[in-house]
Amino acid sequence: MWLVADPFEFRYEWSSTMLVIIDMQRDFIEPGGFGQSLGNDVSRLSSILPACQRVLSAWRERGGRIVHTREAHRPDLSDCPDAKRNRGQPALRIGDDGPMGRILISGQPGCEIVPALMPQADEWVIDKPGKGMFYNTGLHERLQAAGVKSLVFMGVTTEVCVQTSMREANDRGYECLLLEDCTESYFPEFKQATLDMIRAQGALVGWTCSSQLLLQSWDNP
Ligand code: C5J
Repeated sequence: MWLVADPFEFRYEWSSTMLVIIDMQRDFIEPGGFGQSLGNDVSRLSSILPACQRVLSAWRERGGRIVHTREAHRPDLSDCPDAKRNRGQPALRIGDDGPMGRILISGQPGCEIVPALMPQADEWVIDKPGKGMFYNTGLHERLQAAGVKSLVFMGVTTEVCVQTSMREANDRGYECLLLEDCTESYFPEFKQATLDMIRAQGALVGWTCSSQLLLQSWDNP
C-alpha cells in the first residue's frame, strides 16, 4: 500500500504495520493530572481525541494490530531516577498524590489511558519508564517476533514521547509515519518544529500525513 505523505510517498504492507498510540493518559490530557501540574493548558491535547478515535476504530475494523504506551512507574519508584523526579518545580512530582491518584504510577486512575481510547483485550499495552518506548520495555523484541516493519504513530506529546519513540524506532530499522492531526503538544511551536524535523532531509526520522490521507490510502492498490 502507499499514501501521499511528507516529504514523499510512504509505502507499507498492512500485514507488517502496527498502530502505536503514545501516552494518551489522563495524567497528560485531563485537568488535575501531571500535565496541568507542570503549568500546561491540557485542553490543547484533548482536542485531538476525535481524530484519534476515528483512526483507532477504523484500524480495529480493518483488523490491524495496535500498541498503546503509558509513561508509568512502579509504586516504589525504583524505575524513576531522582534526576527525572526532582527536575523542575512542578506542583506535583511523579509518585505524589494528586486528584487522580499518584502521578504517573502504574495502576493509578490518572495513569490510565483516557476512556475514549481505552485499549481492548487483544491490544498491547506497554508501560515505559522513559520518554522513548524502547527503553527498558522489551518492545523491540516483541515487534521483531511479530514481524513488524512499519509503525504509524499517534499520541502526546509530539516533541517529547512521540518524537523520542519515533527516533528510537527509526534507529532500530522501522519505517515510521506520524499522523499530524492525531498528535499534539502543550506548545504549538514545538509540534510544528517536530513535524518539520521528522520529515527533513528526505525523511530523516520518518514521514507525516493527515489521518484522512491514511484512511483514504486503504483504497489504493
Ligand atoms: C511528557 C510525554 N511530556 N508523554 N511525556 O513528559 O510526552
